[in-house]
Amino acid sequence: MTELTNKIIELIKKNKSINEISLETNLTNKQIYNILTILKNKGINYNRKYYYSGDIVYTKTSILEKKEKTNEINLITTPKEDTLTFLAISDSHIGSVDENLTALKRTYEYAAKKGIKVIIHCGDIIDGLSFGGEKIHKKYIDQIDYFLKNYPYDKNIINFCVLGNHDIDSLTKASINFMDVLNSYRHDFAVTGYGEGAVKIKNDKIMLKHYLLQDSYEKLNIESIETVGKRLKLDGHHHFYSIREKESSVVISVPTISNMVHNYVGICLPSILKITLKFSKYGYILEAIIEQHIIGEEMIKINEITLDLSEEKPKLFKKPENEEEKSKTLTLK
Ligand SMILES: [Mn+2]
Repeated sequence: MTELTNKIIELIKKNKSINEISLETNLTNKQIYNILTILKNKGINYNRKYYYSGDIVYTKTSILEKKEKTNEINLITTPKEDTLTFLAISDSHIGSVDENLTALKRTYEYAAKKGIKVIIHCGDIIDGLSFGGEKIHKKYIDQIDYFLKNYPYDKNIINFCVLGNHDIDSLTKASINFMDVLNSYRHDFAVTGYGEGAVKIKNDKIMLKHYLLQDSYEKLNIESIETVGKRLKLDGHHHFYSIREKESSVVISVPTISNMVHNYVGICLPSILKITLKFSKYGYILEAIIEQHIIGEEMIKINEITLDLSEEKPKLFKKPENEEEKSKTLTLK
C-alpha cells in the first residue's frame, strides 16, 4: 500500500472527516473516494456517517455491529440543532435532452450561498435509455460517465437519495448498478435504495419514495419502513408539486428539476422545495415549512405552506442514537 493510502487509513482512525483528510493529504474529496473504493475492493470497508454540517466521517465496519436497516440512513445532528433546513429536488433525468444542468448548478450555488448542507433527491437522477424522449447517449455506460463528469459537486453538501424507475433501468437492461456507481464515486450521495427508503433524523424519519415497475419491487425484496404517527413522505416521479394526506403520511410530491415539466399544472419551469423542519424536545418533527422556488437566475419563491405534524407522535423521551454533542465541521488549523 502506498504511503498516501496508509496516511488516509491513519486519519480515518483518528476520526477525521473527509474534508479534514482532504486538507491534510492535499487530495480532493473525489480522489479520496477513489482510493477508498480501491481499498473496499481489497476488503477494507468503511461505513459512512453523514452530518447535518455537510461532512462525512468514515468508520470501521465489523460483523459484530448491530446491523442497521440498510434502507434507512442517519442524518447526524446535535441536540441544539432543533430546526433543520434542506432542499428537496427530484427527477433530474441526466442524459435526457430535457435535463437541466444549469438548474442543478444554480440549486447547488443557492444551497452554498444560504449555508444549506443537505439536499434530498427523490429519484430518477439519470434518465436511462428505455423510456420515451430523446437521449444524449446510446449506451448506458456513456450516460453514467456523463453523469459522473457533469453532475454538480460541492464538498460541503450531502445528498440523500432514493432511486427510481429510470435509475434502475441500467441494472435491469445492462447489469450496471447505478447504486454501486454512487457508492463508489459519489460518497456525497447517501443512497437509501431503489424505490423507497428513509432519512432518520433524531427520533423521527422522512420517508422517500420513487415509483418502480412492479417486477422490480418483487425482485428487490424491499424492506418496509416502520413509522409511528403522521410522517412526512417525499415522493418523486410525478414531476409536479403537490401535497396530500395518505393514510398516516403527508405525501409531498417533489417537482422535477429537469425541463420535463407538465404544462397542465400551471408552472412550466423547473423548481425545487426548501423545507424547514422544527423538532420537539422528544426529537419528533412538529412542523414542516415547505417553500417552492422556481429556478431563474435567482431563486423565486412562489409559495409557502406550514404543515402541522405534531399529532400522534410519542411523547416518551428517548435520546436519539443518531445525535452527537458536537457537529462535525472542518477544523481549520
Ligand atoms: Mn420516475
